[in-house]
Amino acid sequence: MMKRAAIAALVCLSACSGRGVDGPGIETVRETSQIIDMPGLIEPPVLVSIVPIATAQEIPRDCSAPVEESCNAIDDDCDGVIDDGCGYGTGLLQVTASWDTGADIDLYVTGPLGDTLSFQRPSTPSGARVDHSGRGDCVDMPNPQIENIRWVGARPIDGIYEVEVHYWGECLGSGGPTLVTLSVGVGRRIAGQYRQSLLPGERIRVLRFVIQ
Ligand SMILES: [Ca+2]
Ligand SMILES: [Ca+2]
Repeated sequence: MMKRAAIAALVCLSACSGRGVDGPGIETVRETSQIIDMPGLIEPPVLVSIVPIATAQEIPRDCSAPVEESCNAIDDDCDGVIDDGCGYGTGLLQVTASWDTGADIDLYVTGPLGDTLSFQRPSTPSGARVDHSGRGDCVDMPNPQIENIRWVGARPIDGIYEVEVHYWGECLGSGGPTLVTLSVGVGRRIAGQYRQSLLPGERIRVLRFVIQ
């Protein structure tokens, strides 16, 4: 528990500096615009396929009437960026999870080389980082029911990615069966958005996707 709390603090120190509680960090905005808004700098990856497990429910994407963005792992305003303005960032690849209880849920993304990103390994030399790791009701923090992983500064490697969620534990007695929302953004396009129920202690691979 102590080790985990220390890791969470390090994640926040490295990614949350300069961030207000209600708005995006200055660094986040700068990094995002550098990568997304400079055509030709890095060729964005393209989604080849995305396959959820049978129990995952696809969330219909209705952009006929976009609404104001809220911090819920859904691109509510339909600009192709998940939760822009929430204090965590986007990039050439973004995977975001939110959940509906006070439990502590963790997001894991494993890339084509077999390396897994999570709160336990919050960054890689190739530019991937966990820039928000929510602790549910375990810690008083902004957006406690959000985990966000993004690729900045380098193009994510082509190949297969796997996305898992783990019910790490309950906090202050607030938990139980939890509904997790998962979204994947590839090159400023929403690749898919799903819901998956999660019981205490479960770790489920919710989806696989391929980019190139
Ligand atoms: Ca958005
Ligand atoms: Ca949102």
